[in-house]
Amino acid sequence: MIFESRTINIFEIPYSEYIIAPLSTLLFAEWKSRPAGSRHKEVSMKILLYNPDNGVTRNFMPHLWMFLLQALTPKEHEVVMIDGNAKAMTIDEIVEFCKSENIGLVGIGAMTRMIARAYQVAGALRTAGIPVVMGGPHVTECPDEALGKDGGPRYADAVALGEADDYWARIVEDAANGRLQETYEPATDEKGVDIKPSLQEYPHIPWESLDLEQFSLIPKPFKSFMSKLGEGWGTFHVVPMETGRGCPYGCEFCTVTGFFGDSIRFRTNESVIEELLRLKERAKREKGQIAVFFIDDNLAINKKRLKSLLRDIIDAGAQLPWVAQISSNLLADDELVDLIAESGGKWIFIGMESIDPANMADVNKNFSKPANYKDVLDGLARRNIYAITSFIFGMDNDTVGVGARTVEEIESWSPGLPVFGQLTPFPATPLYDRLQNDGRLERPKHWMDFAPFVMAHRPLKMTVEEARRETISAWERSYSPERNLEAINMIANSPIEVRISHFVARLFFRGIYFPQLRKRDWFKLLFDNRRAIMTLAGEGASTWMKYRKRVARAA
Ligand code: B12
Ligand code: SF4
Repeated sequence: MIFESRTINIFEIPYSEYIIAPLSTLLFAEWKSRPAGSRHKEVSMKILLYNPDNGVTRNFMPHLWMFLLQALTPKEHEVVMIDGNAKAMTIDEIVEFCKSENIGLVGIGAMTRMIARAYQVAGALRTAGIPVVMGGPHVTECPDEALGKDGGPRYADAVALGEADDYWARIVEDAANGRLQETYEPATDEKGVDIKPSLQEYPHIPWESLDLEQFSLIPKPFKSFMSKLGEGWGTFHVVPMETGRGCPYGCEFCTVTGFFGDSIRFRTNESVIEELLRLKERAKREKGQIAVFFIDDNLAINKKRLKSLLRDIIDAGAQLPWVAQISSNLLADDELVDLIAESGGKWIFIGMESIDPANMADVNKNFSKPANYKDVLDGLARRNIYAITSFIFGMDNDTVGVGARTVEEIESWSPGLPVFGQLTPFPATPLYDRLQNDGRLERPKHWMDFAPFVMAHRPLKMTVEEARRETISAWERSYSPERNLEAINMIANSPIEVRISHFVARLFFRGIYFPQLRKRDWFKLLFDNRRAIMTLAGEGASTWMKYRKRVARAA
């Protein structure tokens, strides 16, 4: 979906489209679900859940935390959700909106990458006298920063630490009664360890009725035409869904093991399948497409359980196209990969990090073996499943040329969607502590002045500037029009829809690091890639004609 990145006037915001319509759908569905006698019940507080924009891309998918907390909000309160990535609003507009809508509590969630923006919004709301609670990984790791207890300004009235599922309702009640506490955190057991929410009783997120228009990836002008294609492409949504939480691997740079803990918790297969079936029904009703992003950090962390889930999905006919994150070591299993394909798996995100085993050992990730990457990708591609492969530059053993070496290696594998980042010390990770102890952190609070591709610490065998150049050149080479054409030609034997989806995904992925927010950026991109587009359009047209003839013959 293409959005314009202009500053908007508060009166121009299409509230009816982005806020009022979803809200009224939500409220009506909720009102209908109440017993008749209780329908007069008054709303006691209006809550805004806000996700800050990342300033680079528009959202391809809503953030799960907002929908989860909305589902866990006591019914007498009303929830409005605004995702800054889907609808850009200035800080003044947000404050104005909260005042005019009489918002009694604003909940803001953010990862480290978006925290500076989150603080700006939170600070302005607080100044305007609107109570703010902040949650998510960053404030869990740096609560004093959000509360102004580290010498800096205060941004939030309250912080929610760790997983908030079990205590969000308490925050809401406290705010409604004017007694918001400063810190909320999960209850602890007798050893002082956080009691993690069990996912066995999972809340009902009403995906079937939520207005997801703002997240459709099909531009409006094409909607009518696209809804007539195949089973219908009038809308295309990527919906986040979790089947479990936690990862025990403890890679040095990762916050997941610290945040979610190393004990893994799963939803029941029935609950996942019930949610999938509702989404499938919605896609059919809308003549659109829904893909699911299983946001578990490592979907195959328990292979026996994943195989059982995938078999149940297949048996229940609950297949939707899906994407998930799985580490490469768990994918060398033909039975699992067959089940992934049969259950709808299309793209697998693999944190490959480096092609150098010494780097993998340095970050405690040598369970993932670069020597096996080619086999894993080829195995997936044989089933028309493609990989999103993530690499990190600026690791301790990286030297100048690492970008070109990595891309050359990638180009010898079945084509995927490579993404390139830099080793980043997120707060409260073992990596952060190591670099701090070694005196290597150059910008210890790098999140307060985010600079694209500029590392926050000194790599050992190259400079910060060299690491920046390596990263940019790897992106440029991997998503050049020539490489895009080569990639779709490498999968010439795959069905046309697989090749088109691969190509379209390439155009969107390029946008992760090279902003493509304006219409003219997209026109230029399409023009530059005209050879690939013509190739696919020609094949697509002939496949379409054959399909029409078959349908006519059958009639
Ligand atoms: C999905 C996902 C993404 C999506 C985000 C889009 C989307 N719409 O979701 C994509 C793939 C784009 C993405 C990108 C990145 N991601 Co990411 N991502 C995730 C992932 C896998 C799942 C997030 C999720 O939904 N979790 C499930 C929900 C239920 O958990 P939650 O969000 O933490 O919410 C709970 C609590 O935190 C709390 N909570 C959260 N918000 C709020 C707000 C309030 C008010 C309250 C009360 C409570 C609360 O309550 C919730 C329920 O318990 C997490 C890992 C993980 N398992 O969480 C990484 C994670 C969040 N990502 C991470 C990172 C680093 C990134 C990138 C920076 C990577 C990179 N180098 O490019 C980029 C940033 C992109 C950008 N420019 O915005 C890190 C963040 C670490 C940190 N300290 O910030 C994580 C934790 C993974 C990791 N390996 O460490 N990511
Ligand atoms: S396998 Fe992935 S989620 Fe688990 S600790 Fe390593 S990087 Fe984090």
